[in-house]
Amino acid sequence: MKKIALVTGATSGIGKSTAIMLAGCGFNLIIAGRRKERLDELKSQLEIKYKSEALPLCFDIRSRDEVCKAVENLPRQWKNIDLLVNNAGLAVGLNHIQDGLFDDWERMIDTNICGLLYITRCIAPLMIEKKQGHIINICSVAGKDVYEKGNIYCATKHAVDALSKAMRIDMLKYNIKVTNVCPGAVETEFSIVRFKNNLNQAKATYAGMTPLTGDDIANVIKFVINLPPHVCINDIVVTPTSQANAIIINRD
Ligand code: NDP
Ligand code: 8X3
Repeated sequence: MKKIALVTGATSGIGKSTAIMLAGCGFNLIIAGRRKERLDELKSQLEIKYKSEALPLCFDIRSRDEVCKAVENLPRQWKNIDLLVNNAGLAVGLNHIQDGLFDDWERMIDTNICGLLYITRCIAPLMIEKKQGHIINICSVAGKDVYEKGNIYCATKHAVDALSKAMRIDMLKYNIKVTNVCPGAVETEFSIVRFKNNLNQAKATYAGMTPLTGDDIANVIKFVINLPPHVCINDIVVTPTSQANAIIINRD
């Protein structure tokens, strides 16, 4: 029987690459996001190219009700989830704290912290029941350092870093692995979202460097999930070769 993975934020970037990688590794996939057409397109790709079964779940992860209902209403066989990839997340805006917009702050806190908590709260009991599972939280180098104008985004990712540690302790006696993955600069739709569709600003984020791709992070996740049952990678930081940490990048 194929294993089942649930990937949040599967409509784009790291989440989409991860879903495709997992299908290639023989998983059936629950793919989550708000953009239904993209989920449907990905479902076809996973089914035709990889012969995986795929179930799209369309919800806004900031809504506790939508998340809980989506998980509750899963067909019984789809509740047998082996791997949860908590990937949905975003940065909105890049401002000094005194200039920040409350709406931007709330979007980041509600998505990156509350959303991750809601889905984890719904899926963890299903893993506990079978005393087996793996939760991978996509954190960031912004969860390890803070940078100018990164304030709230960095705070949400520091929260993810702390939650990964906390979950590992709470899940320990149930044989559930928890891995915190901290990417540096990955060229996805991330900067387009952060700069509110200003494509020039988004492009400038990666100027003079070779950023990571979603596939690079999916490959790291592939390594993490293919280790023997007694081995758990707790925390992994992966940056482009030209990036030392969240602050220092060597540009041409
Ligand atoms: P993308 O913008 O390409 O993808 C973000 C994904 O999150 C989309 O699939 C989006 O789906 C989903 N998402 C956002 N808000 C919501 C919401 N309210 N409800 C449900 N889904 C939501 O960015 P990345 O792939 O780069 O980002 C993925 C993760 O990686 C994020 O947690 C990000 O913080 C983290 N990260 C990114 C880095 C980078 O440089 N790119 C570096 C380090 C970490 P939809 O819009 O369809 O709902
Ligand atoms: C995304 C990477 O450095 O823009 O988490 O915060 S960074």
